[in-house]
Amino acid sequence: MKLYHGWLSSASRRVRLCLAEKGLAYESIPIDMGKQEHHSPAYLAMNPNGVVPALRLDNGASLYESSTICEYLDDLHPQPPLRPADAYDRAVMRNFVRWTDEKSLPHLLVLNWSIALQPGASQWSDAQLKERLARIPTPERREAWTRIARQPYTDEEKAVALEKLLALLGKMEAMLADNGDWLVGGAYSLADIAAVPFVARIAELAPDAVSHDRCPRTAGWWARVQQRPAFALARFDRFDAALRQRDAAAALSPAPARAGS
Ligand SMILES: N[C@@H](CCC(=O)N[C@@H](CS)C(=O)NCC(=O)O)C(=O)O
Repeated sequence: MKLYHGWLSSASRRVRLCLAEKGLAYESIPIDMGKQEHHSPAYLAMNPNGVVPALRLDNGASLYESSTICEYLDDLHPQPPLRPADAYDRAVMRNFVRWTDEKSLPHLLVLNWSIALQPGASQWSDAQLKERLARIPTPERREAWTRIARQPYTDEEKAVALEKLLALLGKMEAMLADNGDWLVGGAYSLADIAAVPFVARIAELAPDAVSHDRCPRTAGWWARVQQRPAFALARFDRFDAALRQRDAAAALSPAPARAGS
């Protein structure tokens, strides 16, 4: 299998975690979003939404949507199981994953893109912007790129995005109160995997928010997650350190500065 992904992308991190929990080998193909590698015709043939990740299977078929990819991997390699056996718990798991997709990811993108992609995109000429927008398949993503290229998110918008991102912690506290160590059905599942990338980023952006004082159950959950061998294997590099490394590499390279993935 080949995983086309971004090291800092939450949806990609989710799939890397799932692959690591399953102990599955795969070829890692990092996508440079600043260079719009995810908008090339070859990539769009794998993921028509023009976002990462995408999984290319050994038979040449491909899959997109991180939650779908994770369920596919769990179907294909059932051990260790990452979905509850109980049908109701499974449905609750899916609703939680969907909740993070709809209510967490859009807000995290505002915060991440402002530091990772805006510096590069704001340098594009009007002609470059037009040409780049033309390659983006969906109106929402065209809007997001237009914002960072020409109308950067304001501090107020970023504060609102962080506040909305933090709503995840309240939801998790309530679920952990009902279920114990893990979010759904008493065992580690794709629900936990869906939350990890967001909590990891919250722990960098607002460490107090995930402290034992503020949300004891989620803080305990976060400590347990980080002890799992798969967490290290999935490489959750700190955002700020990864960007510094990227920028240092770009400064040494004669090529134009790269906006990261
Ligand atoms: N629902 C999708 C979301 C994928 C997504 O939005 N990926 C972001 C990074 S986390 C991306 O590729 N953004 C690039 C762009 O919008 O151009 C999934 O779970 O796979």
